[in-house]
Amino acid sequence: VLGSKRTLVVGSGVLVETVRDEVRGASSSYGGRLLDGDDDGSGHDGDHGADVVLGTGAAFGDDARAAAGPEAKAALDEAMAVAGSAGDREPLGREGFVVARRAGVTVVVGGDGPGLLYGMFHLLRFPELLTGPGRPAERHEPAHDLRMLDHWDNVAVHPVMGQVERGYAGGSIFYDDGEVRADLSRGEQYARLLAATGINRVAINNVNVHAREARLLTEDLGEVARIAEVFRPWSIRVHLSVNFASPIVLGGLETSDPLDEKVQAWWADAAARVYRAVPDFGGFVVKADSEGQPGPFAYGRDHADGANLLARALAPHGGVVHWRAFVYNHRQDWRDRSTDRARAAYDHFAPLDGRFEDNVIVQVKHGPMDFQVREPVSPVLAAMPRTRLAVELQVTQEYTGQQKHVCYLGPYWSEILRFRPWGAGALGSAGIAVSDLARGGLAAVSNVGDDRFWTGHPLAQANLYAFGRLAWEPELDPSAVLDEWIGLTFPGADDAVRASVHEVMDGSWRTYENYTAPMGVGFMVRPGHHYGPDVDGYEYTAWGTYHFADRDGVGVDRTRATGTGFTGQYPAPWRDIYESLAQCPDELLLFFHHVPYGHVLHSGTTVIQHIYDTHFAGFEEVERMAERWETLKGRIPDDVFARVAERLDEQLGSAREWRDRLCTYFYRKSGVPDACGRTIY
Ligand code: BDP
Repeated sequence: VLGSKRTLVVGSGVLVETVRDEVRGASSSYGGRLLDGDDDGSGHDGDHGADVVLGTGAAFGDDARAAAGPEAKAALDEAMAVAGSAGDREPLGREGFVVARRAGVTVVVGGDGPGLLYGMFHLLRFPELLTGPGRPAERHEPAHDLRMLDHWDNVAVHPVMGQVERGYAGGSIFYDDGEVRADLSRGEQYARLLAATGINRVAINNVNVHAREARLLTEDLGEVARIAEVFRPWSIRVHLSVNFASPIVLGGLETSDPLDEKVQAWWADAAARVYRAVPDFGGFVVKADSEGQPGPFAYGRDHADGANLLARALAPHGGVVHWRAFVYNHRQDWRDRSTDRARAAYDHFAPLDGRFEDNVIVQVKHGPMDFQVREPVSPVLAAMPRTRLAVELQVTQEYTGQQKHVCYLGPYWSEILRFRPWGAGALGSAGIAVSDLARGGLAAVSNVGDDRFWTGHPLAQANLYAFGRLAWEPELDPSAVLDEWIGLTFPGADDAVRASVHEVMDGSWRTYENYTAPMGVGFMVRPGHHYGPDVDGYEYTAWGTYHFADRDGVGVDRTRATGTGFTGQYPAPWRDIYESLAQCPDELLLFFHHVPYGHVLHSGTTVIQHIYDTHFAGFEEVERMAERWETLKGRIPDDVFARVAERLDEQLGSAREWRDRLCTYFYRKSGVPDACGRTIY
């Protein structure tokens, strides 16, 4: 719709130019007109001025107002008023924007270039703002300043993990076989796509920093600068994952002890060099003392010492450190029932609250274990009021079907972000939500690769979109976000088509949960690649991911009374709710308790029968998804139809395998037959 209008763009700077280019491109395709630049510089042409006026607040002087034409005055005045301060309200921030429509003219005022860019995308998302009668001005500002995607891309192909660790969408859009791609045009399209969702930070390499990737910080800075150039016109700043042992690996020092002066000087110098090459560089991401990555423990230092070392090097340049809280012992003795991986992040980090520099962001995985299809919210998020925390989500579907299965994660993330960790308000609508506690914003592992549909499974794009939208506005209804995505992805589709796509996707996370690991117990996946069922795959290993099923029962006892005491990491009321068998929510029961198969859930059914029922139901839901998808043949682009149909076939086979293996395993362990008499082997 925007492309068919007469649009005036006012203001200057890189991002305003981006907006101008977008409008110019859209106008040439859809018959509209960009009113400045391509004529005499005045928008006012004969009797009518602009239909749409886009500009940064500071740019609306007399000339711009004259160019916009007299019809724009009412909308412009209103938008400027709403953008300004009033009472307690601050003036619009750089990334914010206001949209107003009066007298047939739509005006977007951006706080600055970024806000204008986001305002333009807002018009593409809601074309109804460009037509019809006037409507009250809307003011939009992001809930979080840092909305970040982390790429687990390797520069060199890793012998086990490949080009992209946990990537399910082909190769990397940045790297190919050991080098930064000469042609970054795919990256340019990607930057545009991310900006349209509201993402403003991208970490461009894997948190497991191998030797080749480490060099991005030093020798390859020119290449990093090339990537940063691609993102700059879209208001996205680039970050690097760095290896804590860089002073040794890259600098030839004998130590990377954070308290050693030579080490401190090395990092200060490294940071200065990065900023000389990339003046708007975002900062470092660090995985330390985790799954084999080096860290401060080697020198008897803690994670505050480690994080502050890098923070001090970055501070003079305005950079931040995302220091990950995903620290646990991955070589534990599985026979020792007192060690609990779920406790680890809190045990390591909560005592350090208050010790981190201001530019440290402790990045916390949303669950205490590891991106499982169902986990309680990590207690770390409620335990560090004096630390900037970021919530880390996994958009790449490592444990949720690897982009072979439809699994729309918006509803899950929404539950996490809205969760209220403490106080009486925790169970009602009042109280502080996790999203408000995340003063360091949101970060997520990207699901994008060089696949022609970007995400392998075309419907997995919705997860990327939903992450950006929820990072901007966590209170959005994930089902409405899904509809936005469907509308943008299938333009011109009729209501029935949209409804069918919605139907296939909206409940797909719960469907996936139904046929995989039950009631929060997690894992049960094939070791290594993590696709498909293997109930005991990790049971007798060092990774700390156990279900403890035996002939009598299943689940992990994490209570204070008889288990690992993990429930004690939560504030009230959750510490008591999770501790109590009577109160613990069914969907998390096996995360917190070891129970007999005959234990009766709140739903009225037994644990064993629940396992049977959900697994049969989950499989049948996938059958219905596949049938519904078939009805779209010929009504959406053929290539999208075919790719999804092929993946639904795979999903159906995989869901059957999950159902049969899980049901058989628990039937043989427990000896309890299915009350519905279905075939279990
Ligand atoms: C695990 C992944 C592994 C990552 C790790 C992490 O299996 O590939 O390196 O998370 O987040 O879930 O560091």
